[in-house]
Amino acid sequence: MAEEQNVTTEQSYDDSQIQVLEGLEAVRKRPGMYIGTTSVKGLHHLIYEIVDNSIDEALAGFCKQITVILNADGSVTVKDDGRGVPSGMNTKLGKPTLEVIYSVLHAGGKFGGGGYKIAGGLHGVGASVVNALSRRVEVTNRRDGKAYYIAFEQGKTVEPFRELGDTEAHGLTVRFWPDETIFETTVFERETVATRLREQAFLNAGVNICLRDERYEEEVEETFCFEGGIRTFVEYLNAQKGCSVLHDDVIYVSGEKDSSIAEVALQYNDTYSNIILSFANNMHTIDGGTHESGFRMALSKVLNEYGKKYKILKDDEKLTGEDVLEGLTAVVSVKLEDAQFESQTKAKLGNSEIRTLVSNIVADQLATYLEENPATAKIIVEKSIEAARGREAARRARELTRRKGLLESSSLPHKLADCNERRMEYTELYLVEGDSAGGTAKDGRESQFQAILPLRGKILNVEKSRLDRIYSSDSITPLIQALGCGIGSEFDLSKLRYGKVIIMADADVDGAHIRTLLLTFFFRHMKPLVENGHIYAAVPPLYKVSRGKAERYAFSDEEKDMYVEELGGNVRVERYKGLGEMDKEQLWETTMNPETRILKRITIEDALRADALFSILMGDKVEPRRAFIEENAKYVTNLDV
Ligand code: 28F
Repeated sequence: MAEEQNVTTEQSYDDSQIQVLEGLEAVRKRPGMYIGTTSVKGLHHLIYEIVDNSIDEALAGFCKQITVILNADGSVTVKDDGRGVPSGMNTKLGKPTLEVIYSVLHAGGKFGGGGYKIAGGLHGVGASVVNALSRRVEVTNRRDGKAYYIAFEQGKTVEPFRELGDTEAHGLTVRFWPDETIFETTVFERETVATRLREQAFLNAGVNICLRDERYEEEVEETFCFEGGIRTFVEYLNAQKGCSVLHDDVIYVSGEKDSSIAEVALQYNDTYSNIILSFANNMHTIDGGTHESGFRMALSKVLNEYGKKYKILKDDEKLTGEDVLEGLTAVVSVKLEDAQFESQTKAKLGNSEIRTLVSNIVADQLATYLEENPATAKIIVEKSIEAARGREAARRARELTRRKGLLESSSLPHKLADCNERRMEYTELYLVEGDSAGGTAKDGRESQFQAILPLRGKILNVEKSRLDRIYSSDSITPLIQALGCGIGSEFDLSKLRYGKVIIMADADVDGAHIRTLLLTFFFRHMKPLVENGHIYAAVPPLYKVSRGKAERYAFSDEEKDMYVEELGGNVRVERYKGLGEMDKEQLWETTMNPETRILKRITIEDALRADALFSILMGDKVEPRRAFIEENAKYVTNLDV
């Protein structure tokens, strides 16, 4: 079978080249192996793969400007002003180098294990994957005074490599049309692309990345370029949080050893939560790893030593790793040649030499910084001491609560309408905004396996609250009790009472608010619930379209238009303003019946986004919140959590 064949594994490559080269058909057959998923997330990976190649060229010191264009026809153009690809032939394959880069698969790709790019190193990895998963790809290469061109369709060369003519310019331009037969959707989300490009601009100081969206009448252009690199990243994150910073300067340390480089930027704010973002070779390592643990270790060591030395800490006082995180915003970025990842998803860095490198630079340079900036040092150490005392207060509050039996699973909250089924894999808990919708949900549910917990008013703002207040708050304890699995360090997944925890809130600003609050709570205090996919958001319909006896529920404007067309004539279109407007049958049919409802499973990324969004919605500063709500007012009906 031609499809399965390995094109070049035989004699043409010697043993020193570990790369296993196979046909691009392998990529089309199992796209997930190469880009993780064919969902909208995988779709965006196509852009990232190509942009990564331009970033590599920037890190090699030859490219200053990268432009990404979302074209009106659904394609994407990525352009850089680097050196362009060497224009000669690849002697082993007898093909132009450019064609090889785009049509020969390199070792496994990011998700298949094996080779990995390094800063300024293995250019072009990933390009072939994008080619394989695109309906069409056009590449223009400008180098040594000439322009060259080649085009592919579904990975196969359809316009052979040719010279176009003379040019002064240099660099590579790629335009690709994602393959509709591979991806669930081929519509790119500008905000998703922008977030990634902004992040890459933060991580690669000085590189100018421009994003242009030409798909709509109103053209949007955004440019990301940060001379301050990850220092500016930290400033940005704190500004996003809408909190006050405790010291003006972002603290920055960096260093290199062998061929690895590491840098850390940090700044404390007046909140009780923390943001630590870690990156290895520009990839976000969600699960951290050696770079992050090296940073944490050194941070608490330095703050303890400083606190002791200047008697800010009492003799018997010691800051834990957790204490020094309170109010911390930090970015840890490492670039290394042979990155090893512990998990299949490449979300956790494993190289142990990186732990040493990061902890050394933090231990040395942060200690020096504190010596030279005693006022800031005092503020930081005192913030951590406050956290330590808060932790102690939380422990006492927890014990008190436990003694009262509040957190025991034996006592269930009054408002909970429980289900009969006890086996958690069959059960669902609906968290419903407001007593009235809660009542309807109770009447409409299938009580065998569906439980309802109405949540009154706004749940406690966990951003501004210490654990001690969370444990004893009226809005949170019923939730903790109903779930039965405990919280924080006492969390025990095996005690969870419901397999699905479903947030049911209106499709408006208030609903988004409550969803965000709940997600933030789960993310901060019951993270394994999110990680193990137990948290869902119910998706209520926006419209009911009816004509006579025929009824349709529409979850988007497009769907509404479709039904209006389908039913024709005197259709009635009702817009649902809230869950409270539906009767029990309607609520069951549209939002609770497993056969017909839509549930959105909440991922860690969603929760992370909610966490950031949360800070905007709930932070102290009014400005970003108002700006956010105004900006999103017209979209609130489908406000993404
Ligand atoms: C829009 C996407 O892919 N840019 C790229 C370069 C530059 C070099 C390169 C790329 C050479 C032999 C592999 C130039 N001069 N943008 C991009 N810019 N690839 S991809 O080299 C590829 C290697 O095989 C480049 C000197 N060295 C490298």
